[in-house]
Amino acid sequence: MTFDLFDSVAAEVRQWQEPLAPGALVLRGFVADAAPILAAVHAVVAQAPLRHMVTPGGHRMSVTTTSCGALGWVSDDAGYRYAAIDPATGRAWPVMPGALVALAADAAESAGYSGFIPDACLINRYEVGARMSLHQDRNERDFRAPIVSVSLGIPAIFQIGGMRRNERALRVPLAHGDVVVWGGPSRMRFHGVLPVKPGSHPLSGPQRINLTFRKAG
Ligand code: MD3
Ligand code: FE
Repeated sequence: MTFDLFDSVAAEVRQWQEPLAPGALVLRGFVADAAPILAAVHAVVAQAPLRHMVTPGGHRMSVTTTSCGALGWVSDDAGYRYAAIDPATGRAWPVMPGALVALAADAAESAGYSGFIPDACLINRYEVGARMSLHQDRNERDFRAPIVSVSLGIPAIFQIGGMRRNERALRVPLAHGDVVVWGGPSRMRFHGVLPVKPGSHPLSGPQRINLTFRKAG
């Protein structure tokens, strides 16, 4: 047996693909080195603080959120939308760090979407017990572009439903380093996250960090 074969087997154990639904692919263990990704996240958070969004129905979300890139996600009395200015600071959102742009583009490419250039990266932080109820992502301008989601830190169970809220949802565990690419017919599926169970990860502590990269504008 050659060492090349050994290396390729080692790579397959570390990283593999699981089809989820038409157009949706899980890239298990895709983030080979999470430390620089988390460092980039911390740099963004230092400039644009994590905050609890309020839903159009007036509920405070359990997750805290911030953004980087040309556009970020904001909520107010008028509802949800993308905006170029962070209402918490009155400034433009932080520039999307190169390491994050490259990760999103590499993941999209691996899933068959070449040329994906995100203009928005939402950063969601889940402390133990935080959750996200079933919803669709429909505020982006062009639904032909995929959404790339990166899970870091403690694991969570992700729910993926159909095109209507009442369709039965599938449960998929997502662990540190997993990336999901949602495109094609899966782009408009309902999705959510079950309450995060207690745990700790050596790089993040008792938190789950999710990054979602979008072409919003
Ligand atoms: C399926 N975030 O920020 S990422 C969100 O884990 C959001 O923080 C969740 O849903 C989280 O909007 C889930 C996975 C995801 C993102 C977008 C999708 C799944 C999707 C768009 C269409 C279908
Ligand atoms: Fe979503």
